[in-house]
Amino acid sequence: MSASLLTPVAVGNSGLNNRVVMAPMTRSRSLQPGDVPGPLNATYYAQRASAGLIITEGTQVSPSGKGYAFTPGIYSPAQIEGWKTVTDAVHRAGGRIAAQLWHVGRLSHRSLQPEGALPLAPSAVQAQASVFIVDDHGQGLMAPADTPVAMTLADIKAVQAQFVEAARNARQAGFDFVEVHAANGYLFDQFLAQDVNQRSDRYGGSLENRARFLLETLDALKEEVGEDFIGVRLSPWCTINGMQQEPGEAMTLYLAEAFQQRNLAWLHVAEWGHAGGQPLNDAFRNALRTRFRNTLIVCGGYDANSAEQRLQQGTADMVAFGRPFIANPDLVARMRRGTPLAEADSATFYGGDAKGYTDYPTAV
Ligand code: 8OZ
Repeated sequence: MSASLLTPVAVGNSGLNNRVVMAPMTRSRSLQPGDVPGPLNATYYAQRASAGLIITEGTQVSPSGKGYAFTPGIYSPAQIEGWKTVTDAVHRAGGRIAAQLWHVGRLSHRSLQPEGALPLAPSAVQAQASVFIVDDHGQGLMAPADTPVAMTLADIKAVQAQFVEAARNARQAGFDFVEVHAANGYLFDQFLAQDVNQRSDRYGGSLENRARFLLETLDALKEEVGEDFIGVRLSPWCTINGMQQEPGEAMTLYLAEAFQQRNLAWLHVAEWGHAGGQPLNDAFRNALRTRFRNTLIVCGGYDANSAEQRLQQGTADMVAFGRPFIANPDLVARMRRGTPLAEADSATFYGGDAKGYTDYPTAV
């Protein structure tokens, strides 16, 4: 089974061993203080290096890009050193790894922000969503996202510069690629969404204006690290994190065409149909395929069989798996052999130590 899922694929200017992607997953286990990746994270990712491509958990490009306690960053020298140990371990194990560059925008809380500032967003519109903070006793808890402040043009330029610097840091830390997180209601997604983005300048209003912040950032990244190094993640019809079904078809297809014009390495589509969101229909999948001809990755509730069908349909080139990779570090070998999959324990998804992180055994 999984005839094509387990065949090699060319992405950007790299050859990957198979079409199985380890999806980006927040696990909130960076070293404190400083949100620094460490040896535990290196072990976790190296255990999963038989994936054709690993995409890391979101890593904030700056202190203001943080929206949850204990997520790692990629802006300080210590973080770059920490990520080096991760990429080295993955490369030694024969894998390839992308850093997912992340800014949460309004999905944050003043207790996580530099000097207790309010989070940044396209407009001062609060998300109906919760974020993970730490109380005065170091105990984690969920809290409503704060009402953000609208970004000035200087803020927009500053965040774009943070992404460029983060991409440079990623290259320095030995990553094979970066993925820009423009999905799931975070900063770029907030600019795309008509209800969240209420700006009246060139970054708000029309579809083209709402897309401008993302596309300008990608142009700046391309100049810095080259298009072969860059993927982007989108989540059409996303309804998590305070989103209301945006970006829809018109925006997603417009962006797909813009990504192809820039010859970016991949477009990664987070689907929410498996979790109560609107499923993508075949007409949309075909339209996306026509517009984006480099590597298309899909993610969301797939198993080996449904992934194989999607590849056969021709509307994806790779399929990303999230939860299955948590409890099955050897997911690729299990798919090859048809070995049953272990179930992940949701109590240890976020925060904590090796338990539920690096202690899931391989099948053989
Ligand atoms: C779960 C918990 C915290 C963050 C996403 C980065 O939804 C996330 C995330 C997921 O893309």
